Amino acid sequence: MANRPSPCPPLGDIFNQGYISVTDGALLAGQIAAGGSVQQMALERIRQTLGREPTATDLAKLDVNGDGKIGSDDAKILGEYTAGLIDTFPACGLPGKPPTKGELLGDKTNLLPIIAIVAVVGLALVVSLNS
Ligand SMILES: [Ca+2]
Repeated sequence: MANRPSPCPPLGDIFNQGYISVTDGALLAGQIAAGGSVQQMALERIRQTLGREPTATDLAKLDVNGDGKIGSDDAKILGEYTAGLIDTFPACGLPGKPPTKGELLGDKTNLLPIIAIVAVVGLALVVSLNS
C-alpha cells in the first residue's frame, strides 16, 4: 500500500509527515473506533510519535467524514483513500466546528461528574430520611 498526500492537508495526516499511510490512517482510526485497550494502544502510539499528548486538533485529522467522531467509517475511508479507490475525503471543504477530544474518542468520562453528583445527592437523601 502506498503513502499518499492528503487531498486537503492536514486532514488524515496525523503525524504531519506530508502523507498518509495505511498504518497512520486506517489502522489508527480503526483502533480508536474500537475503544478500550485497543484505543489506548493507538493513543500511546500517537503520543510516542508526536512526542507529546495528542490534542483534539491532532485527533480531528482522523475524522475524515467530518461527523465529529473517529469511527470505523473513518477507518474505511482512510483505507480506501490510501489504496487509491477514492480521491478525496467527505470532510474536505467542510467548515465544521472543531470537536472536542472526548467527542472524537467516543469518550463517556464526561458523564462521571454527573453520576458522582447523583450518587452523593441520593446518599444525602437516604441519610436525611433515616435520621
Ligand atoms: Ca468520523
